[in-house]
Amino acid sequence: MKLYHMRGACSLADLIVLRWVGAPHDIVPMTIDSIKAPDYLAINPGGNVPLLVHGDFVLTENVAILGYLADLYPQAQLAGDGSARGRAEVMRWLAFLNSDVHKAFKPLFSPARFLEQRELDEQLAENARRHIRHYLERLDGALASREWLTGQRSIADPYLFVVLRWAQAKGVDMAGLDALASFHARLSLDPAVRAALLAEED
Ligand SMILES: N[C@@H](CCC(=O)N[C@@H](CS)C(=O)NCC(=O)O)C(=O)O
Repeated sequence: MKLYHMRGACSLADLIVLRWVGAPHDIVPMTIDSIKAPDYLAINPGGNVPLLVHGDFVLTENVAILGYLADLYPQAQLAGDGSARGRAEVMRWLAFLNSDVHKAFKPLFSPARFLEQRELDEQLAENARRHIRHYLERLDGALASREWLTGQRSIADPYLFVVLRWAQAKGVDMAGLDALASFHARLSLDPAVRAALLAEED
């Protein structure tokens, strides 16, 4: 299978999961220009990453890709413990990360999509940071009593790792979020995470 990814993007979560499950794969590095090029738009009209190509199956949307990888490699148990509740717990956190937390970064990454006036960028960014902090407090609370978001390692955890990196890079106030700081430190030492970060650099 082949993963189209971009350095620093949410596709890092897929790069980590590909390693956690041990899936043989190739990676295709993309740039902000190449994701808008006609040949790429022909296979991914969304013009974004991640994109997974597996045989004749072309899959967009991070949550779908992460779920597909977990389902292809059930022995890794990255989509819960096999129970309906376990699966729902994973989906609960993935949905929150993808549709609430990830989206809250958009004004920081692409302010021009929100307002014409560049002089308002900093105000927009400050509001976004406050909003993200609020979400991070919820995630910190969830991790206060456990090492992984659902209690066991899952496809939601690398997505959380990604948004924590963004929060640090974009100056979100992380003070007092000790459970998140420990989670980030722990994952940074994970061999698969280190390998995925190195792969992004190539
Ligand atoms: N709904 C998509 C959004 C993916 C997304 O936002 N990707 C970002 C990188 S983290 C991207 O490629 N942005 C470039 C763009 O949208 O122009 C998903 O969840 O996979």
